[in-house]
Amino acid sequence: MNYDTDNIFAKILRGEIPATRVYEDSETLVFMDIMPRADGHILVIPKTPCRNVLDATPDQLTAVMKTVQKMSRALMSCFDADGITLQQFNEAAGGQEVFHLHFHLLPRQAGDHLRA
Ligand code: DGP
Repeated sequence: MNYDTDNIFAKILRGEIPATRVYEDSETLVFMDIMPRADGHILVIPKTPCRNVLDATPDQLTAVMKTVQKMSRALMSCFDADGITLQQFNEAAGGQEVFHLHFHLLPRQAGDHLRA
């Protein structure tokens, strides 16, 4: 599957555009979503090129999901959340706008609504 090295998250990974980075390890990077739909809305991405879930290797999925779990637990604590919503989109028809694999993590409070 083709990977566009000029996508916005590839530029963030290369440090070519700024992002509010909150965590990284050797395989993944986490930063704030620029259009947050909840307080604490973050994105988890692999550091290696990957278009989306359809394109991901088992190692990329493992690394990303380990970070998703770590960040979910941190958000529960830091935002005193009641739950976490995970969102992930694949290809334009599936709602994907940035073509580098990413998971949205959204802290939730009981009875709240996500912003548009
Ligand atoms: P989607 O591919 O549909 O999951 O949407 C991409 C998400 O990426 C959307 O929630 C907004 C976010 N986003 C787009 N451009 C930037 C950017 O330059 N910086 C950051 N931090 N987030 C971005």
